[in-house]
Amino acid sequence: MTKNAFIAITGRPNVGKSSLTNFLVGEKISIVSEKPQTTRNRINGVLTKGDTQFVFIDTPGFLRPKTKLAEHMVKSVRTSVDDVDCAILMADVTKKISPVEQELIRSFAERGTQVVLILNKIDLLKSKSAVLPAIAQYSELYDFEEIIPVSVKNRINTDKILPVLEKFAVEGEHFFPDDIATDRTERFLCSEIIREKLLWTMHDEIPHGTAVEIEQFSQRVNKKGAEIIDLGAVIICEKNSHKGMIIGKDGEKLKTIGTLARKDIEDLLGVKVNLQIFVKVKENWRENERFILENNIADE
Ligand SMILES: Nc1nc2c(ncn2[C@@H]2O[C@H](COP(=O)(O)OP(=O)(O)OP(=O)(O)O)[C@@H](O)[C@H]2O)c(=O)[nH]1
Ligand SMILES: [Mg+2]
Repeated sequence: MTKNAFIAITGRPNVGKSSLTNFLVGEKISIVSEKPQTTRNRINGVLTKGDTQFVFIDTPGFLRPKTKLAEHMVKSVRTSVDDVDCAILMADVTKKISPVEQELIRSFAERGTQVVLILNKIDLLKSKSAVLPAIAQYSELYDFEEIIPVSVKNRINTDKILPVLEKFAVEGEHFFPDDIATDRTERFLCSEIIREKLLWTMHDEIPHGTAVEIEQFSQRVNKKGAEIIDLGAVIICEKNSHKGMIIGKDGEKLKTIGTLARKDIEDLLGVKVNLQIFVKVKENWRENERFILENNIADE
């Protein structure tokens, strides 16, 4: 008898949803950065353990949308919680409950969703007991199935999560092959890795106004007989001045981004990669619905 557990991971930006997804799946499939609004699409992480297949749906941080892009990100969260066996509400234990958590809780209540609350970043608390007021405040808002304080980064209490989630599995055929960690394509993962390095190396708003497209992904055998992938990527940014900053003086910045990305992409694909990155300007693309959808920058 096989089982499935579809679990949406929700919460405000930057609380650690993608870090949790990667931890649960045991592979890095979702990009992580210290900047809020890193994740833009729903990303399925798949873990098959014994008879049970878990599908973790990493979602964009929930927020009041200010651009067309953000509207799609919010819609993506709503669709994700529609049909799951359980939702995780992840919160930063060091932050006060905000309207974002309240709104998510309202939508859980409307749907009667079973919710596990994960209070992350307990490593930042001065004492263990400091988690108690947060547990009390959240408990007043919803009848959570379970509340688990953790530090995903430092792996504190994280072994408690999967056994709790296992209880929500329901009988059924597995949805994905048992040996995959995500249903996202290698092309998508490569573009995300490049976007992650942009988030890591660029300041302020610039990376939020970027998107990455893969234009070439082709395999060949080099002169020495080794396999190599030629990967051509384009970073799309909003302004000419941003383009200059992404490229940097004498191309140094873009070189750093490329070197960091190539290393991760080679780890992902398991072969040598020849990565070429170009930078293009497309003004105001974050308000351009057609551009966002045609290029899969956010979900429909
Ligand atoms: N101190 C601390 N930092 C953490 C912990 N877990 C994750 N982080 C950091 O929090 C930041 C955000 O992590 P992400 O996993 O990208 O957060 P997210 O919720 O997916 O963010 P969005 O995609 O923007 O919604 C990163 O810098 C992580 O390294 C933790 O347990 N403790
Ligand atoms: Mg994320």
